[in-house]
This record gives sequence, structure tokens and C-alpha cells, in this order.
Amino acid sequence: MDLDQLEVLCSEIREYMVECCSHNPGHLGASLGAVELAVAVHYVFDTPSDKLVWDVGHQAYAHKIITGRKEAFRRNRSKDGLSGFPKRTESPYDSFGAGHASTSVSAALGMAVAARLNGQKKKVIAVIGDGAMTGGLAYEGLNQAGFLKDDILVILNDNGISIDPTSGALHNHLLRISTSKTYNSIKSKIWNRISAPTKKLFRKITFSTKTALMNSTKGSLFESLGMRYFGAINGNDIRTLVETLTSLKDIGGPKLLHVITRKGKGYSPAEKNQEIWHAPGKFDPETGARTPGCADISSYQDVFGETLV
Ligand SMILES: Cc1ncc(C[n+]2csc(CCOP(=O)(O)OP(=O)(O)O)c2C)c(N)n1
Repeated sequence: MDLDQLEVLCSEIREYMVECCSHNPGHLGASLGAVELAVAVHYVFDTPSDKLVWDVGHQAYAHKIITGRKEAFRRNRSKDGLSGFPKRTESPYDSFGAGHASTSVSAALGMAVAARLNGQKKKVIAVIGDGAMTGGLAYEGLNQAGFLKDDILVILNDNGISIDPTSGALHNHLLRISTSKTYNSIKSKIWNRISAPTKKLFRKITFSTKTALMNSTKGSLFESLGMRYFGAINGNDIRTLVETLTSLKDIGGPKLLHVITRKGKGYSPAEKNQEIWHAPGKFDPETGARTPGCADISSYQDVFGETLV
């Protein structure tokens, strides 16, 4: 497929996902936001030989749909149907079973080290949300990745939301580095001076400019830990993603690509009320009206929390 066709594919996946989840509920918001990510990674990398690890795995519906499980997705999270999360016994494309947050960097690094020890040329990619990036285990992975220097790409899928809006020092840091005006203006000045055919070659230089700038000014957390930092780019733009991932593919060592996405992307009720649409229950796909049901009855944790308070 060419890039125009990939754009069409992304909107078809979204439509299908909304239709399926309207009567068979699931984690819709996060998966809507990660459609382009799933399509771009599979387009650029040679999966399942290259390894793609989804953190938590609740955002991987598009990944499931384009890896041979489109029809089966109708029975997502049902008895004898698909798991709502990546599952190794379900598909060779699910390189790691998850559910718990913050595991992907460690898992991906393990796969990269195994590939090195076995003399295999494999790319390993971890996709982790800004919420999952606040979990301690993610830092065990980063700690070891920046030290071992194996070839690993961490894609930080930053939508500013976990289940509720993400808060804390890391959130503030990500906001600072993704909105750096100095960097953005320098980057566009350099970019505008480069002719089209040489843009590809020079992309690495603009990346390096950012790296240098980050070190000299704000100091990216990830650079300090030994990961090369790239971004932030629009993670809902398939062209930018494919272009960037294609460039990064040839850069060795531990790297982090910061992408900004919108949770619920492409389905307006889910974009407007991102907390509810993390896992909305059943709904009418035309109107977005949610079907009263289990989702509206107090959950065990609500009762527990209220009683404790
Ligand atoms: C260890 C652990 N704690 C809590 C959860 C519950 N949980 C599921 S998804 C999620 C939010 C993850 O947010 P983020 O990583 O930003 O991904 P997004 O949904 O925004 O794509 C949480 C906390 C979990 N799966 N694992």
C-alpha cells in the first residue's frame, strides 16, 4: 500500500473498531489513538521477525485487526474469543503477553539482548503510554537499556491521559520537552533550507540538533539515561510516522521516539470525554449514547473506596 492507502486503511480500522466495540465492549479510547502507530510500525518493520511489544496491551486493537484477527475481533474479550490484550499463544505477532502496565521496556530489552546473543539481526520496538511510563518497572528497563546499549526503540505514546489525565513531574517534563519553542523554531529554519531530495539525509542532522539542544538547555530525562531522544512528532499522522520510523530504523543503540496522540482519535464522543471512553461499555455507534448497564453500576473498587473514606 502507498501512504494514501494507509490513511484510508486507518479510517477503516477505526470504523470497524467502533462498530465492534459498540456491542462487544472494550478499551476503545486508547486503541483509537494508537491506530496510526500500529499501522506504521507494521508497515516499516518486518514483524513478526522484528518484535513489537505493547505496554499493557489495551491499546493494541488495530494491531490485532491487521495481523490476521479481523473477524475474530468481533469476539474480543469473549469466552473462547480473542484476549483483550496481546497473548503469545494467540498470534506470532504478539511477542509479549501483558495486562500489567510498565513491563514493555524490560521485555523488549530482553528480546534485543537475546537477539544479540543469538547473532540475529532483529529490531525490537516497545510502545508505552505516558501513564505506564510513570510505573517503576519502566525505569528498571530504561536503566538497563541506557547501560547495555543494545538496539531498541521505545515509542512513548503520549496522549496526556492514563485513565484520568496524567499528572506528576514526568507529565510536566514531557510537556516541556514537546513544546520547546526554541527547538521548534531552529528545526523549522534548518528544515526550510534543505531541498527535498536531501531532506531524508538531513533528517538525522535535525534530530541531532534537537539532541544537542536538549542537553544544553532543558536536559531530557531520557538522554541523561543514555537513550537518544527523538520527537516530539504527531503520532496520529501516518506520513510523519512512516517517515520518522524509516529513518530511525537505521540508527543503532537505545532510542526513544516521543509521539503525541489523541486518545479516542477519530470518534468524537471518545475524543470529547476521554475518561469515560477509556472503556465505555456498550453504546450506539451513530449517536455515541452509552447503553445503561454494568458500566453504570458501582464497581467493587468504588464501593471499597467509598467505604474506606
Ligand atoms: C500495574 C498496573 N496498574 C494499573 C493498571 C490499570 N491500567 C490499565 S490501562 C491504564 C492506563 C495506562 O495509561 P497509558 O499508559 O498512558 O496508556 P493510554 O491508555 O493513555 O494509551 C492503567 C493504569 C494496569 N494495567 N497495570
